[in-house]
Amino acid sequence: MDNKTIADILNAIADLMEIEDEKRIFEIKAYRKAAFVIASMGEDIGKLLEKEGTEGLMKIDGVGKGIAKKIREYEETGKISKYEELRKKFPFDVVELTRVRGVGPKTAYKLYKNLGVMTVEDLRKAVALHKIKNLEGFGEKRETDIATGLGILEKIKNRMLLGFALPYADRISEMIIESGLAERISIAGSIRRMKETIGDLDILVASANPEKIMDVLAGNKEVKEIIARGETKMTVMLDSGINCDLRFVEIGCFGAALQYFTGSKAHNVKLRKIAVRKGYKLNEYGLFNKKNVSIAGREEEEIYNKLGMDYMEPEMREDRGEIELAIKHGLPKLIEEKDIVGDLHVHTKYSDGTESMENMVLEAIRIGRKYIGFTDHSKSEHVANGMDKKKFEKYSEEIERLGDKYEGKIALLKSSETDILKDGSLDWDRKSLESMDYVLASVHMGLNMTEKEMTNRIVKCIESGKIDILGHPTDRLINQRPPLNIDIEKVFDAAEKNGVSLEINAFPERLDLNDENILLAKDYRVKFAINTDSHSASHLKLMRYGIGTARRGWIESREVINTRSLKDLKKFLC
Ligand code: DGT
Ligand code: CA
Ligand code: CA
Ligand code: ZN
Repeated sequence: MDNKTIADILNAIADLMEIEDEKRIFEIKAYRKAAFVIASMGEDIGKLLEKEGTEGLMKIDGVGKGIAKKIREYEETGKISKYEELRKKFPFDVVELTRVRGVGPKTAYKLYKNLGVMTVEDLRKAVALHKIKNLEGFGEKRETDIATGLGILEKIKNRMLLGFALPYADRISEMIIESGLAERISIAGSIRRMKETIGDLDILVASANPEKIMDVLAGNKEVKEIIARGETKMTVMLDSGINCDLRFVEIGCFGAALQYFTGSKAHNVKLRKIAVRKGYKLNEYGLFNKKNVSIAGREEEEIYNKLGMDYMEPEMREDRGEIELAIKHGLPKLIEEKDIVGDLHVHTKYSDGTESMENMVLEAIRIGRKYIGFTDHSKSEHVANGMDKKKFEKYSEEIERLGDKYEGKIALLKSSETDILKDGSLDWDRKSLESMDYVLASVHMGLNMTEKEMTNRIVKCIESGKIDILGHPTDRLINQRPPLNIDIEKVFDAAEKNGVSLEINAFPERLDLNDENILLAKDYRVKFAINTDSHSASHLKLMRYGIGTARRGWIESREVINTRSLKDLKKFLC
């Protein structure tokens, strides 16, 4: 039982209840909230149940007695009877079908009732035969939208989010380290490069005792299936179908193997060509001269140096010009997580966060932040429980009160994630805006616009002089929603001219701006803010994914506003 499986079932229950009787809104919401919290909490729900029983589960925000019981039922029987009953009534695959963009629970139900669509495969056939456009309330456009959604799903089906995969890689590495059998170990592949989505995990180990390490892994609960086991390589499947490749290498060629298995492929291909030009040979065992004698292999850095270039950080290894810069000794000094001083995008119970303001403050202090900015939603963001003026006053008071209480430990800044309305204006009056330490503005609704309209909307808002940070600039959700239809370079240009910083949102589903956009934005010399967009205390630690993404975009500490001291940040914001 893992968190994701439970969250998926709870969401599916909510979906099916919505079809059955949408008036039971509170119950439906409760299921969705519990699913959201369980999916994003750090702790393993199975372990929590084992340790503390249903009472332990009920300590989770949003999990009441009813849902706790259902989770226990799942642990004991592998099923949740409420879900089974709903499935009998609505037998189509609601979880998979609603993953198709443009298909919600009710649409799925209509497709089932009218066309007998049970699975995504059935939907694909129905689209191919143009059966959808003739359904009442659908039409040509809906049909092509669903076709597009199916295409996106196909492309992303097998790649999981970095934020989901990385904790697995960490746990497997820790398990091997704890065994005391490894001389050296490193994560490699796309995870080490912090790519936003991951095909499989790659871990390298140097050990005198590979067999024993393989036994340790084979006996671990986290491992669901052994796919292959040889002398120097083992492939296993973990929860939710993640595969992990474990490779054993000699300590003397650890650096060469690490370089090879970190990739990317394109980076390695170019590197090998350069080696050949120098009369060398480069492979996972080392760098060899003409006489086939190894001249480097223990450390990655030796290999790069012998090839006449500086060491490149893994996040840069995508053949996007990094090798050329390394030869000229012109590499940027990439930002590191320890450079981050504060976090400027944090939600609380005042809008759609799951935690009290004080708990967020305490966790921020615990992980060493020197300031955080609260950014609960403005009123138009109904789905996220946006604040009206009265609530905003209370919110302001509490920020002040807690600011005093924790003075000297952390500074609290007041902001609001302010909706950028359709006409480019902001969702707060002038007075409220002026009362904030800074304004974070984002697009959340009214996404159905032409490229020109959407670009104008955002540029107009940037040019108003009222905002400091543009939140999650493209509003994409990885594997779920495409980026906004905008001319992004016009946005960068306006941001630079008006001193507006662009957010690099660290939330694993977002990572927005992404690496490619960051590289593009750098040309415009804009400033960035790397924020977690936390909705619970555990989210404050998601910063590492924002840092990874920033590093993939070659960002240095000085380009990021929340690496500054509070004093310097305040100077910059006024
Ligand atoms: P992924 O798993 O799709 O997210 O991406 P990677 O980069 O982790 O790819 P993966 O797991 O297939 O292989 C790990 C690394 O090993 C890859 O980044 C480069 C290296 N590698 C694997 N196969 C080849 C190959 O055929 N040629 C070269 N040059 N390198 C390879
Ligand atoms: Ca991989
Ligand atoms: Ca692999
Ligand atoms: Zn937002």
